[in-house]
Amino acid sequence: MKTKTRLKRKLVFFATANVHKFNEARRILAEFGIATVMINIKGVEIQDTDIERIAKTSALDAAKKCSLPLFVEDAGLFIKALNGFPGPYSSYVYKTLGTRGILKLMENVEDRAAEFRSVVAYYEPEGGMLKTFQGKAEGKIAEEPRGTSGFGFDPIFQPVEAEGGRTFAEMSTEEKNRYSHRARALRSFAEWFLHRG
Ligand code: ITT
Repeated sequence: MKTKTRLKRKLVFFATANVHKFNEARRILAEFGIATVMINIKGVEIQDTDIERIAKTSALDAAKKCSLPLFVEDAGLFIKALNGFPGPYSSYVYKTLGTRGILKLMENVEDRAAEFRSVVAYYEPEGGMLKTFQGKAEGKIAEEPRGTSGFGFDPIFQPVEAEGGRTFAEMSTEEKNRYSHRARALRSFAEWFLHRG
């Protein structure tokens, strides 16, 4: 019985179609002794201005599809000079405009401040518990894309904490995980997951 309880607490399902996200999450949760299993299904992603609402809906939908307790993670890049754009539309904007398109919008813009925000939404069908955890990373939009690691907007995002103005794409996963929005949201999820009653 004891072993069963321990196993239940130390294994978590992550519903995502993005293997980069999974690899980041797997390492962060491993720091807490939690093993992560990727479920390659996508909960419906509603159009909304609030990424927390998007994440919650997506967690409920993904859990309905596979009848497992799981979490999803929704993230976006919010650029100050563009009034928070692309924010909740980051996925679509990445596919259509890409990093080059964002740099074009930022041409001659002096204020390069931006932040990544992440929401982890965990749902347990048994008991219907839904919890969310947030994280953010402050930084700047680079003048040019740099680096080849990571995914999405990583080549144009320089987190404030990194020395030398390096972008996320110029870092190992381990270093990105020191500063990233996703790592922060996942660490607060992990604390809660391990210590809940
Ligand atoms: P899911 O299957 O988990 O939904 P996704 O790639 O669609 O994966 P999101 O909707 O959360 O993920 O992310 C929106 C977009 O924001 C994503 O396509 C990237 O372009 C960008 N993004 C999010 N987190 C990022 C990160 O850590 N580094 C770079 N770009 C990121």
